Amino acid sequence: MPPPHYDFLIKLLLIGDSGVGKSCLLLRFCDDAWTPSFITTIGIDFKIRTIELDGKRIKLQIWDTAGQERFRTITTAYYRGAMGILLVYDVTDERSFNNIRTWHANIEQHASDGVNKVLIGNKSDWEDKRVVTKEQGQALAQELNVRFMETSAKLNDGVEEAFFTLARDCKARLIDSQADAAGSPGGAMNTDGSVKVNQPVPQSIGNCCS
Ligand SMILES: Nc1nc2c(ncn2[C@@H]2O[C@H](COP(=O)(O)OP(=O)(O)OP(=O)(O)O)[C@@H](O)[C@H]2O)c(=O)[nH]1
Ligand SMILES: [Mg+2]
Repeated sequence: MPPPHYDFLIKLLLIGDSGVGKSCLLLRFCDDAWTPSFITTIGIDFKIRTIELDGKRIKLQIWDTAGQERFRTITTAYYRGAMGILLVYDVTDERSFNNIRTWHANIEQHASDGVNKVLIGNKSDWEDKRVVTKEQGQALAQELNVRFMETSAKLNDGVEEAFFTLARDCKARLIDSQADAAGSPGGAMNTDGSVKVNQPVPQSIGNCCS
């Protein structure tokens, strides 16, 4: 079998209320595209982008969940395999900000221990509709002990930074766990140096778009 064209495979997950802009962030990051129309995600979707970090090729498999309550059972099944999670709210929607604590509690309950997280306040371009200040975002991030960034999928502001920072955190953690696992049978490293990924993926519900 030919060797994979990447050194690491990192699985990221986007969660947050419906309409905060998760799919738009993914579309911007993976395809550098933007659409003002709102097409709510049905269940789960994913896109791929391979990036380079410190001379290593990192294949990012980014799962985009539906924010709507009716898909919660499906979307929660994807938490376990995520190495990094973007918790997204909308700076023009206070409810989406207040719900972050609930989303965070869901991570604590369903995701793997030590999963890397970043809190994202999206739609930072929409200043005249803003109701959540940057300081409020920072304070919540501090309380939850996660990183914080504001983004605009529309203007492509902060989007690269958000995904790259999370990917870098994940990579650093994986390298640490590789070092721990080296020598132990069933450790986290493949023979080619890439990271072994053993997430069981529900087969029947992915409407993949990559
Ligand atoms: N002004 C502005 N609007 C945005 C931005 N990002 C997304 N939107 C708009 O917000 C709406 C919802 O965006 P989506 O990305 O579909 O929201 P979502 O979080 O994926 O929603 P669900 O799939 O239902 O969970 C769309 O009309 C987007 O055009 C942004 O950065 N700025
Ligand atoms: Mg969506």
